[in-house]
Amino acid sequence: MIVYIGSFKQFSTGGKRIKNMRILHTADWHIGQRLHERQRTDEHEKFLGWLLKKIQEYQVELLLVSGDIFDTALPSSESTNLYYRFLYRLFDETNAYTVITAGNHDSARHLEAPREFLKMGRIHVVGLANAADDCVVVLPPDNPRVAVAAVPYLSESDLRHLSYETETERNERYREWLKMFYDDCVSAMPSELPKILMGHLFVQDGQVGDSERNVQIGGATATHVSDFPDDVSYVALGHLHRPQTISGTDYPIRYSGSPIPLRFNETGYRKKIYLLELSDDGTLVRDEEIEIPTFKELCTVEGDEVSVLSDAMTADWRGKYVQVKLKLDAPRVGISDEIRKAFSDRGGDVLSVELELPEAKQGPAILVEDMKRPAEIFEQFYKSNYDGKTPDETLTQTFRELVQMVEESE
Ligand SMILES: [Mn+2]
Repeated sequence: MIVYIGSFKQFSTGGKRIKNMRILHTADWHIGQRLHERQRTDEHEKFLGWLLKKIQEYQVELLLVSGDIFDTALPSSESTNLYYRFLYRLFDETNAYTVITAGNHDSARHLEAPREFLKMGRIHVVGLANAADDCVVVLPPDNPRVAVAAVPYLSESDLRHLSYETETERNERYREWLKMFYDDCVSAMPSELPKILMGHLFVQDGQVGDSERNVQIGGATATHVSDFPDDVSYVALGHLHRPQTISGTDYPIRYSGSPIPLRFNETGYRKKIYLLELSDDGTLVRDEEIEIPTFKELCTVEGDEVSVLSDAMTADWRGKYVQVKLKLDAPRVGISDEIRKAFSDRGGDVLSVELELPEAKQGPAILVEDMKRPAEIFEQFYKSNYDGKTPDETLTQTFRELVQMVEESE
């Protein structure tokens, strides 16, 4: 085992450093996330293995992870194990420093509990931050070349409650607080060092996907591009799952996005990490995206029964998660199972079948006293709702069984 503590391996000659600093930016890992009850551990494990290789391949000296490390505040032992195994390999198999911040999904206290211990392994974790001083990390400690403001998710609920305040005023005060926080961070940094800011927040103009909707990202509480200070080289953000650079400043304000698609609607674009090279004077001499391989494909199949079944039978679905959106003229018993089987016969795993039925028309009122048997009422109801079609035998049989169950239970 090779251990380098406190300083990078020296690459320069004659004592004078000439090398720029290589940095990787990632965020929103959401370790422990489940998709329709399927565990994603395997995908996360593959991603972390791939990330470690990239760190070695590019001789990365600083890894930035901008929040939402875990999907839940109390991650399972399996998720925790995966995370710490990765951190150990970072320490053991690379020379990189790492800065990790808590996102809104993480428990800030839980994440930073081993803070002092991890620091021995060149890993800096910031969960809670009451002031800018809690966030500023200068690296390497004995020969500083970069200053990082490791700002975690700052919750609006941390703002002092003022009873006379309107919601708009409170939102404005939150925005002002974030702006001041970043200004304070820059003031707390040695002025001669290149400066990188981290954050887990929503910047106005960022594109929002479905999987972030459950958090407070409304436009009202959004940070504005103009809220970020001058004299910064890069802003490494987390929170939005689509990789994107927000324009409006002379340095990149960027979301790396999540490394794996967390929902079916996160599949129309490639997932990425960002590789930066920072010169001693704070210039970004390299700014590249690296596409993350797809470790598991998420597919959406849409159409009527015939087209969906033909898709199921003509393609190779091995190792893929499938979401089916099925258009039907009338409800049909057992159709979901039929579709699941068709895909699984070719290796696919159907996670959900959404049925899309024509809107039920208001049929003529049926006079119950005219009818003798519930089955007749059912048939008339069905005909009036589905263009005069008769329910098929399976559906009629199911209805009879249902009536029987109700009668027996009475
Ligand atoms: Mn997230």
